Amino acid sequence: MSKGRRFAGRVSLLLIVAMVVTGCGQQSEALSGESNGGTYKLPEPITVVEDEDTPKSATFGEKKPETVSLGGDETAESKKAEPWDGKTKENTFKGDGFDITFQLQNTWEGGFTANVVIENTGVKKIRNWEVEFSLPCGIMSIWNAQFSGTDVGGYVVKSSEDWNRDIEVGKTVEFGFNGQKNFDGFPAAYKLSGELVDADATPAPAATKNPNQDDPNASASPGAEDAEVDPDDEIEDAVVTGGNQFKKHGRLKIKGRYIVDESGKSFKLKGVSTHGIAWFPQYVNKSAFKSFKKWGANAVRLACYTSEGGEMYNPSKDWKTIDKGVKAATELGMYAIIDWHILMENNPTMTTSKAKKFFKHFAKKYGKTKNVIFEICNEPNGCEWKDVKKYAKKIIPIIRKYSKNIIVVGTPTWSQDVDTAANDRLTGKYAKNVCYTIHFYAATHKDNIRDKVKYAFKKKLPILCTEFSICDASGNGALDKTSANTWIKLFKKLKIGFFTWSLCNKAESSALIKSSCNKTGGFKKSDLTSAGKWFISKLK
Ligand code: IDC
Repeated sequence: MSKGRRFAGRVSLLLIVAMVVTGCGQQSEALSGESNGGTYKLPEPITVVEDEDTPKSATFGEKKPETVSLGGDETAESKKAEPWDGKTKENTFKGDGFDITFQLQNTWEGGFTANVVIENTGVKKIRNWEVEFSLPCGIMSIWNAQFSGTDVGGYVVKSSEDWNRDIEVGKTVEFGFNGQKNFDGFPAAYKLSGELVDADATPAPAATKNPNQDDPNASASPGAEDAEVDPDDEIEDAVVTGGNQFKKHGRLKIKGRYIVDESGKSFKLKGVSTHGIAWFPQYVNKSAFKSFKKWGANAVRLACYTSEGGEMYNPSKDWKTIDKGVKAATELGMYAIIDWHILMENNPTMTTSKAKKFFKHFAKKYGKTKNVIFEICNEPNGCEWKDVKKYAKKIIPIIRKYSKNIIVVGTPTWSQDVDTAANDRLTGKYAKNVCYTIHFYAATHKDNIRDKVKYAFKKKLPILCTEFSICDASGNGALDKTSANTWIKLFKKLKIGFFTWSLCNKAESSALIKSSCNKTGGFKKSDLTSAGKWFISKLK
């Protein structure tokens, strides 16, 4: 995102606040909004303010855009949700000049996936949109937009990508997210802000096309200009053949930006991640791992969700499942990642005391088992890199007391911000044999995230992809093999290892095993989903 855009967004919010306080605006008119499931009316002033600080002719020709609260409900963020009838999948809010449709795409025990479509029904293009809405639950991951703030029971979400910052007249943009509790109601109200630009104004500099088509112009992250990267000539690739990988390659370590084997040659981890071991412990077994080894995998990742309650984190069960997984991997000569799978605990520091116990236990137990790797926080989100570093500095010394093995550190924004880590990595005793993780879901994360990898690689950050899938960030939805192939090609070029999500038969497109297959091991190719078949084709 350019500085100008960030600045414009901030100005818009400040103006909204100022208007509420002073009650002044240069233009105002009554506005109402209505949702197809609800009964409320929203008599609200629409306020149009000349924004002195918005970017001028360079971006918009001679036209100077206005910063506008496009209306809706000023209290949208904290309005109580309407109770859900358990059936309705879609709810439309009608604003003045825009419609917002909330589509419920998937629900499961403890969460849901939603897609939000904003339609411009007005006469001017809306630029740098920002939407506020009520939703009484945490959001786990968001795609095609970003959070710009939260309030009790609500969210402020804004355009995050150059390709979706403009909503042309009569057109839509959309974003999606995962909620982290049972869905129990549609947002009761929305407020939309943005700049109104004459429909015939000079288009925004970037392509207004969804990169779901893998648009080569769509990238906008730091380092996009440095996209061409080459691995070091001096690093030789280890020849990875079948059999007991661990016996041949020994303890892995970090050398510069690479993971290398005992002989100092670059070694590419290629593995499967379990789903949450609390939910699918039955797949943590030697026969299941062996099937993937036969297809070319040399590692597994044991994902231990950290949320307590219900069926989730329960040390007395999960620790035994991890023991079983490490034993199975060791017997097969595979590497094993023990993953502290933070997700709903978005900031890893929320888990520090539990994580200390967890890693003390497993580092003590497996610290000298040379095929074990420790991943200390799956996906920090909604927190800052400084929080992750603070947490890492508490956990790394605990592991180091017992082990020299590789430690993987998560990065902000669901382990996408390797660029941030590259600019401010751990140093000194905290840095030894430490690498950083990138996660991607190919149908959601494209060139802009790949550019972060290229940037971080150029800055010599050691990177390991401990989780990815070829569907969207919900773990479901359509597969995007084009984007996934581009990712794997990049990883192969940069010698970055990768682990796919997930070894289970859940009815979601990221699952590797067909939901109709009840086997928990001894898999044949015909037991695999399309994601599973695609994945094993990338292992050779
Ligand atoms: C998803 C699972 C899904 C589960 C959900 C909530 O696929 O079955 O209901 O978690 O726990 C991640 C996370 C990973 C998510 C996955 C897909 O690391 O736990 O798994 N995802 O949403 N990051 C980005 C996507």
